[in-house]
Amino acid sequence: SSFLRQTYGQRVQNHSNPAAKQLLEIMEKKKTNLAVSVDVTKSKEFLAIIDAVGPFVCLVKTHVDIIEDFDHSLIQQLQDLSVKHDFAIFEDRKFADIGNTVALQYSSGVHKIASWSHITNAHPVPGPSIISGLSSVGLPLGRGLLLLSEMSTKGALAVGSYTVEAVRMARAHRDFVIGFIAQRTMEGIGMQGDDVVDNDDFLILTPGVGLDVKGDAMGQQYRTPREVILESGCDVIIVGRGIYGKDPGLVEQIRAQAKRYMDAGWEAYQERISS
Ligand code: BMP
Repeated sequence: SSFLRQTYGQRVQNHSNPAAKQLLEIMEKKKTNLAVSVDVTKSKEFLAIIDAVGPFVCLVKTHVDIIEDFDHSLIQQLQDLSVKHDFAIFEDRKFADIGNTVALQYSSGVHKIASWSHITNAHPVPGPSIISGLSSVGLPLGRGLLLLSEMSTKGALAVGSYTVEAVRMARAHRDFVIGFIAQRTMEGIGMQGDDVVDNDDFLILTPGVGLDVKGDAMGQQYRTPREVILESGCDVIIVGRGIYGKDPGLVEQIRAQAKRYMDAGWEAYQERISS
């Protein structure tokens, strides 16, 4: 696609959704396409990791429902860090229910995700009504949605026509759906012609990224930043354990790993836009 050779900064104008614009602006300004996934269960560790990786990331991805000592002051501190370091927040909630239920899960409950998360995501499995449900809450707040059109795990069922239909669903809700959690571009999954029109500059955020190992013991599969950004044409690398490793207490080590992934992601991007 023609977007592969545009800079993140040039692509801001392809978007009307405020969350998409914000993310691309941060990527251009901070020169990073790295998102860190902070999958730890204690508030103190969660905040320490985010403060350590903050300078190196465009986006922080959360699973707020795994935090054991959650309360709303944590959200305030997360928001303060997002202002301090200039990154967007993505709650990886993976909504998957009927429109009415997801609208309640997104706006209400303990976490009130829509009130603080710039971006969230959903499985397309219920059909277009999941987008209308989430959009009724998120669009007035300027939020953006990613659809999970593929997954990184071994044996994932999100392949073939499922992935193609997910892209078609997104195209019908261009104001709220800003892109995909996926492993490759639309062309990469074999879509062409009418299915890939020029103004469809969807963002592709890609988990399953690691430099040192190929997977974990539970079906996760890793590819390198170069494979993801340069060879597969994705826009953002999402890295979790590759950065905070087995000891989330080692701040200097975490900072060094974040820098390492940021550099690898940016180098692959620069090679892509100049190819
Ligand atoms: P890690 O880099 O530690 O394997 O973490 C990957 C993160 O991305 C996890 O938070 C997981 O929930 C998420 N994820 C994924 O790994 N594969 C997908 O296809 C979709 C995801 O959201």
